[in-house]
Parts: sequence; structure tokens; C-alpha cells
Amino acid sequence: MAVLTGAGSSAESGVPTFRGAGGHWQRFRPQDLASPEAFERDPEFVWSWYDARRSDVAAVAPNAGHYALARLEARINDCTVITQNVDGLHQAAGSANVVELHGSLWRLRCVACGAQPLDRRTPMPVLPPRCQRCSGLLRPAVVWFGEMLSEEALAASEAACERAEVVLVAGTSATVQPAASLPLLGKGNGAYIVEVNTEETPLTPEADVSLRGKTAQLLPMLVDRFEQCSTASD
Ligand code: BV8
Ligand code: ZN
Repeated sequence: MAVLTGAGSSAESGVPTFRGAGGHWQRFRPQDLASPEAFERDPEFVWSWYDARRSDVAAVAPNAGHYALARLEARINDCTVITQNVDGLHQAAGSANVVELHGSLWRLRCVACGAQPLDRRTPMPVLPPRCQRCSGLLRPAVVWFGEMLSEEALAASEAACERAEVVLVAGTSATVQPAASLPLLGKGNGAYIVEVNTEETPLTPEADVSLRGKTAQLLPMLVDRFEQCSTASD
């Protein structure tokens, strides 16, 4: 199984989504914050947004949807959670096989020497933070618009979707590329596509089933049913 999650799967933990009501992009335009040009222009402004998001995320816990996916992974011998989220909540809920397509809030990268330290300090003592090794500027190690995704993360995600019998797509608006195209890779190889979302998305017409509801409610129900069926067939 391959699972693709987006900001909607962290919504019930209290992490704002990007495009929904009250979402990040309601107040800012993506290119004003999540882009190398914005960082180049005003690293402190971009860092003030990421520092606030880090503090927000540090104060929340995984929700029942995250825990359900960790349960699912324990029951299936080949299950990959591919996430567009950068909050680390899947790992906090116990998912071990997680591909962070768009990076992580908790990893930084030095623009000068490339060092990639983990840093969980909230708030950051100084903005923008400086590299301990070379005093270069540190940026969040996330993928911004117009930036390439890590080859490794993309290859692992494509492989997982290509070999999946089921691709479960939870809480994503399916609008950001190349993540949004991953489920179609699976579909092209005969995978059964299950979508869980409170709204219709561009993926909905391609899904074999699209469950309208919240991930924190529907994912545990799906995994309960899966466990009942797989216990019955054991
Ligand atoms: C790239 C940074 C190659 C980290 C993010 C092809 C066509 C058109 C455009 C492009 C294209 N290829 C590339 C582009 C440009 C761009 C792009 O896709 N633009 C879009 C907007 C059209 N893509 C890129 O730039 C990518 N790079 O392709 O490079 C390249 C490079 C150079 C030259 C040529 C090519 C990089 C994309 C990564 C951008 N970084 N984040 C961070 O700060 O977080 S994207 C950002 O959006 C987040 O990562 C987020 O995860 C992601 C996607 O959003 P979602 O996760 O889906 O969240 P959203 O709020 O949108 O939706 C929430 C959903 O949940 C909704 O559907 C809602 O209904 C639902 N929901 C809400 N609550 C619940 C729920 N569902 C269930 N339960 C609930 N409770
Ligand atoms: Zn450095």
C-alpha cells in the first residue's frame, strides 16, 4: 500500500491547512513565503513564518488519523506513507516508513556549506539562524515552489505508488505537483485508489472510491474494518 497525505491529515491536530478556510495561503500568497526568491529578499520575514509554524506544531499532537496509519503500517508488510506535510506528526504517531516529499520543519540547511542540522528549538533564539560550522545562513530544509524535490524522496514515492495494490490519498487538495501525480502512477499500474477528503478534489474523478469526511474519523474506521477482515481471513 502507498499512502499520500496532505495538510488535511494534520488539520484535526490543530495545524492550519494551506488552502482551506483560515489556511496559511488565505493570509499570504505562497510565492511570498514558500519560495527561494522570498527567502533571498527577506530571510527574516520568511523565517518569522516558519518559526511560528514550528512553535505551533511543537504544541500539537498527532490525531487519530495519524495513529490509524501507524496501525495500518504494522499490519501490512509493504506500506509507505508519502507525506507533503513537514510537521513530523506521522513519525510522532509511530509510522516508521515515511517519505517527507516536501522536507521537514525540524531540519535546517546551510545555504553556504550545505550542512543539514536537525533543530527542534521553539522559538528560534535568533532569526535568521546561522550555521555553527561556517556561520552561513540557515534555511528551513523544506521544498519551496520552483525548487526540485529530493531525487531520493521522489524515486521512493514513485516506486511505492507503482507497486501498490492500493493507494490511499488522505487530506490533500491534489493541486501541488509532482505530488498530485503520484496516485495516477499507481492507477496506471492497476492500483485501487481510495480518497479521504472533506471536499471533492481534482483526484476525486480518478478515485475508485472517495470518502467524504475527516481523516481523524474515517481513517480509524477504515483500519478497523481492514483489521476485522484480515483477522477473519487469517
Ligand atoms: C517542482 C513547502 C520542479 C513546505 C510546499 C505542473 C503544473 C502546474 C504547476 C507546477 C507543475 N510542476 C511544478 C509546478 C509548480 C509548483 C506547483 O505545483 N504549483 C501548484 C500550486 C500549481 N510545484 C513546485 O514548484 C514543486 N517543485 O515541481 O519543481 C521544477 C523545478 C524547477 C523548474 C522546473 C520544475 C515544489 C512543490 C512544493 C512546494 N512546497 N510546501 C511548507 O512550507 O510546507 S507545497 C504546500 O502545499 C505544502 O507542502 C502542502 O502540503 C502542499 C499541498 O497542499 P495540501 O497538503 O494538499 O494542503 P491544502 O491546504 O492544499 O489542502 C488540504 C486538503 O485537505 C483540502 O483538500 C481539504 O479539503 C482537505 N481537508 C481539510 N481538513 C480535512 C481535510 N480532509 C480530511 N480531513 C480533514 N479534517
Ligand atoms: Zn554552513
